[in-house]
Amino acid sequence: MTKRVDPKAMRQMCMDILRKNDLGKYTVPTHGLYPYQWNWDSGFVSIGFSRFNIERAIVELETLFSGQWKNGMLPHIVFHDLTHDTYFPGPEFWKIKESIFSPSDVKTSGITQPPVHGFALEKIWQRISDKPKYESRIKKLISQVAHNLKYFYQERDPNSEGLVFIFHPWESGRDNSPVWDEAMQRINIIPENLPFYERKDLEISDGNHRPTQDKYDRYVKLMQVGIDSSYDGHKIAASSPLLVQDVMFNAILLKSMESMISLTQELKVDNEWMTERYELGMDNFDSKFWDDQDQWFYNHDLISGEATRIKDIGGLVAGFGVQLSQTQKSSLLKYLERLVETDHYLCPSYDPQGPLYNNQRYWRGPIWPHMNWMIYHALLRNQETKWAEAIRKDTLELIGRFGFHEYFEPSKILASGLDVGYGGKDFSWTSSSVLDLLYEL
Ligand code: 9WN
Repeated sequence: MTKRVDPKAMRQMCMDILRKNDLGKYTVPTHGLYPYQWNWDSGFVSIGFSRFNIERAIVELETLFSGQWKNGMLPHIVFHDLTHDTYFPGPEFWKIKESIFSPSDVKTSGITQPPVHGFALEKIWQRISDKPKYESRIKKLISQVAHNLKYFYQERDPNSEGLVFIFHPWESGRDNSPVWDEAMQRINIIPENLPFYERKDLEISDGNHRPTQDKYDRYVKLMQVGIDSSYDGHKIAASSPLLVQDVMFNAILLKSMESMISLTQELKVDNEWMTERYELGMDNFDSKFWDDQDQWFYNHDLISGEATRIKDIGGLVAGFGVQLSQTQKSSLLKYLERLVETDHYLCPSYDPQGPLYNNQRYWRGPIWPHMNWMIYHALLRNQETKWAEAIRKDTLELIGRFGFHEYFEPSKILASGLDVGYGGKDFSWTSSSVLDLLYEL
């Protein structure tokens, strides 16, 4: 049964949730489970705010960038002045003073997340009606975002390919995706060498929806790699047991670069270095990630030197940053067709026919609305309006039926027995992405 929620009422709900999670200058992803400011969440949140409160959208990014490091790194969590006992790892675990570039006045983590802020800033700018009023603040944000993008090319691109690596699954934002399994398995864990830690997520969330313990031990071990390398990208490249060029991360990077090139041209800000790096990344994207045999975009593992042959949602986000060829498009659409034919909502985070699929566990199957937002735009960019509309429709249906959760059941058959979504509830980026999609009506 399809529960329909009138778009006007849904728009109101989106704004109410954003206001409820708004701590004044930044928004928490959801209270309790994620009580601080998260990097890419805030990017999506600012896009949502830009639909009804430009001032607040800009403040969201300004507050996030108050946690930027002196080398341009934008941490995945900015703790500001709070300490909660509902989240691990809190500020004390990151030991960011090991880096000479960490800020002295703000507490942050030491790793990053997908650089969504270039395209978020472009969206905000496009929606400002009184441009002169905000121009100087937007220009300041442009320089901060540019500094962040430059950081990736300087510290995370050892082979100068215009494509960058991450060294922790948390940096990908798709923390528990099967794409990390093989590389994570290679990491040897000696329990007595791990620092003592206590997970908090299991006290709040259903354990069946969260990563398993062996994953957490490896997350902690990789945090230690960052600390031991003083968070220096070159030292990390030389010592980390996990180094991956992730399809989605790089597609987002290219999309943000594209937005920044256009913004800097419009606002007459110097952007000399950008075009060259952008073009290099665009030129190398296909040869690095596209697999002709399997017809999918795969991550590249810099340790094994091979593709990670796992069909996760990252492949569908590729088209958000690049123009797809006809062959690439038809193979990705064939996959979407199969999902529809097998009674799945669009788009599961991992192939439901894959051996590692889990319909409930986060990033190993369930659907995330902000991912759908990017895939929606990927399809529009690649002239697939009908499919973009199908994704938009499914996303709104999921929210109408199951609420503003963190993630959702992909199988329509299993979903028919459920009342609510999975993970945290009243989620900020769910609300923002949905609000933005509602305006696309
Ligand atoms: C670790 C906040 C974040 C998202 C990530 C998502 C989840 C954190 C966690 O929540 O990760 O960063 O503790 O599980 O995977 O994408 O930014 O919403």
